Amino acid sequence: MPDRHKIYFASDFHLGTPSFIGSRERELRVVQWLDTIKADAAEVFLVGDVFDFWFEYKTVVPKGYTRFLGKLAELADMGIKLYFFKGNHDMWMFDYLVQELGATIISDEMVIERGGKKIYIHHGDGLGPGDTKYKFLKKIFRSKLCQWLFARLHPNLGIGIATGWSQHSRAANMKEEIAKPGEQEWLVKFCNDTIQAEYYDYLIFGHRHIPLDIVLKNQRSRYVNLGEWFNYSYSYAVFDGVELTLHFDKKPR
Ligand SMILES: [Mn+2]
Repeated sequence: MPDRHKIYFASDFHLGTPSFIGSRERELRVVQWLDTIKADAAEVFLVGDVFDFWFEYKTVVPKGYTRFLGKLAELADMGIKLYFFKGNHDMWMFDYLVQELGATIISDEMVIERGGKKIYIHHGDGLGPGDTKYKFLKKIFRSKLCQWLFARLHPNLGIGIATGWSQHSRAANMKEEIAKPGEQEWLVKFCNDTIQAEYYDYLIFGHRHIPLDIVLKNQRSRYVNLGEWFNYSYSYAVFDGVELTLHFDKKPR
């Protein structure tokens, strides 16, 4: 029996953009990575924005991603537990991945305890101070009524509009992809506020597209941002049962 005890975390693959070819190259890189971790992974947490846009209709899902989904199915069939967090680009995951992969879909945060460590996980959107416009939009996007109405649009129209919006929103966020010092980095502030109320060893997020590993105010807890697989960092975190570490995927073989 292989010794599968590690927990892997990655986010922000943004599959589907910027083009079919560009996305396919990245998809292959993700698939190769999944192929290497399957030997020792017990659980894989995909912490949001795996897809640049995803919406599930009752009987239809977006085209594409067959290699990625196939590789995940292989991992799932080996007994590796998969978790998908809803990101701001792919919050419309319902039961397809649950049925196909036995995955667990997480809407907001999830707290786990592994190896005596307490770990808080969230995509990272809509937390901390400010960004009231997005927080408002998020409520609308997540409302049952809006999702029902969107599902009534023909996919050629609905997904067409949504893909345009998604690229626009990513382009707007990209300008922010430099870490700000100290608590001006809003997830650092959020983490420091959070650990005052409740202790966590690690707080893990995506969304920022910047790989970060920061010791928090209490000098013990760490804020880890998973970075992205879109432009440059190709980063992920591993918990080996004792310690959480941030890693960078090497160029594809
Ligand atoms: Mn995001």
